[in-house]
Amino acid sequence: MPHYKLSYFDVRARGECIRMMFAIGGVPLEDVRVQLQEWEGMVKNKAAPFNALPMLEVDGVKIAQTLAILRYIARETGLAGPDNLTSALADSLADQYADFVMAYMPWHVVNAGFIPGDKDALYDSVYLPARTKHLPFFEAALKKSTTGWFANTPELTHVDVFIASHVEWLMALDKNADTIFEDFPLLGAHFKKFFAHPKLQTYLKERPDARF
Ligand SMILES: N[C@@H](CCC(=O)N[C@@H](CS)C(=O)NCC(=O)O)C(=O)O
Repeated sequence: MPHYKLSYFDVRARGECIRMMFAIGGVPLEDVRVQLQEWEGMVKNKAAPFNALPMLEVDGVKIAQTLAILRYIARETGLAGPDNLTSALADSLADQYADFVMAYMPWHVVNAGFIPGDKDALYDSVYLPARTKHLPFFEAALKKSTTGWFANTPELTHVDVFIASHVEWLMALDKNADTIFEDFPLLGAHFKKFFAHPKLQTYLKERPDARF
């Protein structure tokens, strides 16, 4: 088995889906938490392919982009769906959720204190419209599923890991997090099902606390 090393910041955010995918797949991972000072040095040295994290090193080969990493590990562990069409369906939902993240990012960076700005104004003008546009897509996908997993598979696939971990991130950011599942109950049921997955329980007990 190759040596897998993940570099990401000391938060859950984008990196958590990768950590969870490894845990569910039962594959050992070196989980490196990069501090901001170290990151400055890594940027100077062009240590990450696109000067961004997460980055997975597979026996020293560097892979960037969260979803590329996630799909790779899903394929390696047999959790990318039973056939190419199902994988494509899973991919399309995960990519759509990534579009949602990009849509609300101008609010997130202010809300998290990374840059100055009026977080409440951005909550109303950026985040809520993005949520109203995007979350119904995922609720509709779950309505079509007979298994409770996004790609209607008997076992979860990478899209379930991606969306549930990102919803957890969102719950940590949204000042009205409790209203999310009121409006999107199937997303709430999916979240509960995912976090109850037997292969995730040891990881959840042992993972470090994080602001988001
Ligand atoms: N689409 C990329 C986005 C990567 C990204 O924006 N990473 C952020 C952290 S979540 C980053 O590295 N920021 C540091 C910087 O830009 O200096 C992915 O999903 O991997």
